[in-house]
Amino acid sequence: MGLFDRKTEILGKNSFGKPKLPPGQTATDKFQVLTYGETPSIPRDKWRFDAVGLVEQELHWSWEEFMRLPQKKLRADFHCVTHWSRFDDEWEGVLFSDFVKQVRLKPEAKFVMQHAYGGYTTNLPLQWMIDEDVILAHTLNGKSLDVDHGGPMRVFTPRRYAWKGAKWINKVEFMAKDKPGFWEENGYSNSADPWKEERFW
Ligand SMILES: Nc1nc2c(c(=O)[nH]1)N[C@H]1C(S)=C(S)[C@@H](COP(=O)(O)O)O[C@H]1N2
Ligand SMILES: [Mo]
Repeated sequence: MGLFDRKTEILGKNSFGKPKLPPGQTATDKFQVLTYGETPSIPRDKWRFDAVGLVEQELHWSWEEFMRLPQKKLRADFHCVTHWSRFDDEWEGVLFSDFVKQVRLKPEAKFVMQHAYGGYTTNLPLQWMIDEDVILAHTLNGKSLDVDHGGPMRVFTPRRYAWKGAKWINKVEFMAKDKPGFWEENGYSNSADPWKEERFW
């Protein structure tokens, strides 16, 4: 039995049936901060969120308005492409699948670009954004999300490496064609599946 199989045997499977620890990852209790560039400071009362691109009508939310969307909690693992994984955090916020029901999408809308305060972007197919555990999160383990980890609001994609979730999310753009975001343009994988070790193009 290889080391990966041995670890999988001990740690078991995650909520969607994949080995809890993906190949090439090491479990840690720490929560490192990985930010490219400046950390923007956006108080909740200044935070805005926009849905733009291939939508029948652009929509905008204030913090208060966004808090009226269905709020859910989920427990999930966080996998960073730099080989560490964190287990079993409780994330709270609005599931992307619930959020997107508010938006009247044009039929050509097939891809999503996340845009953050500060200019970070990352792209995913719409089909993967509506996975049941993609969340716009404002609370982590019962506390408001730290600004270093993307507070007041970030995206978290438990089935992808963590760069697929923009911290300080400010806007989602719906697109007909795929387009690489910041790290994707810089050589990181477009699909970012930790169980296939899709780290780089
Ligand atoms: N806006 C923004 N979002 C971002 C990043 C960033 O630099 N800016 N880094 C990404 C990367 S590479 C990772 S691994 C995770 C890190 O999240 P953390 O700092 O909470 O660990 O956020 C992702 N989202
Ligand atoms: Mo990262």
